[in-house]
Amino acid sequence: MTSLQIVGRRSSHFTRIARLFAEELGVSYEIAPIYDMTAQDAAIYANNPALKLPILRVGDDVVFGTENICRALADRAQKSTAVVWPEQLRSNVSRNAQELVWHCMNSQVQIVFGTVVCKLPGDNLYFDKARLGFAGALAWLDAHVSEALHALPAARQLSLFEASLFCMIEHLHFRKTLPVEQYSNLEAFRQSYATRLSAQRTAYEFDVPPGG
Ligand SMILES: N[C@@H](CCC(=O)N[C@@H](CS)C(=O)NCC(=O)O)C(=O)O
Repeated sequence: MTSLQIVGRRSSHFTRIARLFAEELGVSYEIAPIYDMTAQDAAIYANNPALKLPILRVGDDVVFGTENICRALADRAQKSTAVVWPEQLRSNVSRNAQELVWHCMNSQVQIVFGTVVCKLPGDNLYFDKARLGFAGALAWLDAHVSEALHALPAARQLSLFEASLFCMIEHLHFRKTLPVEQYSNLEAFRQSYATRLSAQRTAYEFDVPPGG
């Protein structure tokens, strides 16, 4: 069988969703770390022209985007797992919740890449507005997480919503851009999801380059 590579970073929340799916689905993979997110050569990003990570490499084939990668992993899984995908979310609250999780993840990238990696001034309106929208989305998720979880099919083993929510909240503990402790419902969800083996096997860490 062709080996699978997740090209990404162990410190990245998008990469962690893909890793978590691979673990849950029992799909073997290896991580090919991208050490430098400032690299501007698409070859570093497994030829993703958007210069974004993660990318799934399967032989000569590549898959761009976390959700696509999760679907490709599910296609290759040997065992059957009941997965809930975003198009199966039926209520507005579940759909809004998924949208806001993606929003939070993108805001985190914007703030970390802008202020930490590129050292841009964090007090610029560009980041002020990002933090405000991020905090607003977190407060909304905290108020609606219980309803959104109850709206998921009870027989599921895995859902992109829960995996992305978990990776997003945990990343706020790892890369502290905004306070997260006050969102008690999100914290309770995080603690419960953290008991999964897949969560424990994919803990955030910084990849260290060979000899680095
Ligand atoms: N839509 C992409 C977003 C991925 C993304 O934003 N990844 C971050 C790392 S967590 C990244 O590539 N950051 C580098 C940059 O924004 O230049 C996906 O679903 O995979």
